[in-house]
Amino acid sequence: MRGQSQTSRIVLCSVIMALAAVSQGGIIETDFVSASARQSLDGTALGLTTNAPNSTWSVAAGWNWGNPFIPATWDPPGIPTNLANLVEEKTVLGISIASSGGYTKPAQIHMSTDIEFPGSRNHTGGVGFFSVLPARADNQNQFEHFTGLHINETNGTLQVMADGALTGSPASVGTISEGVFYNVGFDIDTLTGALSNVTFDGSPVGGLSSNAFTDVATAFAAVVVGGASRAYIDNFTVSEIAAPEGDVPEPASLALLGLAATGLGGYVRRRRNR
Ligand SMILES: [Ca+2]
Ligand SMILES: [Ca+2]
Repeated sequence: MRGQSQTSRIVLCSVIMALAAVSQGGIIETDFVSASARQSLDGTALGLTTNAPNSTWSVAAGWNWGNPFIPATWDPPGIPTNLANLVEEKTVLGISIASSGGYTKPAQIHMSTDIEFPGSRNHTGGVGFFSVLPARADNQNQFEHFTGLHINETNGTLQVMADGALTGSPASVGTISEGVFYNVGFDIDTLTGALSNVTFDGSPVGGLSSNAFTDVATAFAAVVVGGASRAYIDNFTVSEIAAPEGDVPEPASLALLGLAATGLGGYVRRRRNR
């Protein structure tokens, strides 16, 4: 009997885990832990990618010697470890989140990353998406086809960039200090293209709106750095926004639950009949 109830518990746990997987919202989750002393991010798969079908990083624009990498040791000295080091200007680091095979890209998405602009130069960068990644060339405009939040370290501002063009007015986020990682987060709805719930360092940022975050505009999740700029990126996540609590389960979930319960009942009956 003990073995049977244990087996039943395992089956039940499997059912619960399967249901959790249905509502699990992770698309890309990485804190950039390196497998080697200096792991190149070009073509690198993500160990913690949970859903993205093409789960390798692509490097675009930038200088050939400026490929982003993950330092596991202090390399060069002074660089913190286990983060994406966008080592030199005009670099794009992107990853496809478009629908592919059995995976369907969700319409409502939350993006979040920690970012620091090391050094004293005039740093700019962006956190967001590309419709297509830019060409990999030194003379490439790294913001071409970028739709996201443009960050200006010098002015302490965020501004919406839509398909490579700054739009609307910049919103002040206060002084952006050296040696500090700031979390940038926001929600998008790819059906309406709307941007909402922008936060910087955990505080809401008002005055930023857009209808540019369409499904086409958000094919690649990415970070990008401006001219003469460097950036450290950590805890990069792209996730499906879960339905509010209290919502009735979707018919598909209910059907799966029914199916699972039926299967569990059948399993227990088969065990008893032995
Ligand atoms: Ca990390
Ligand atoms: Ca700086």
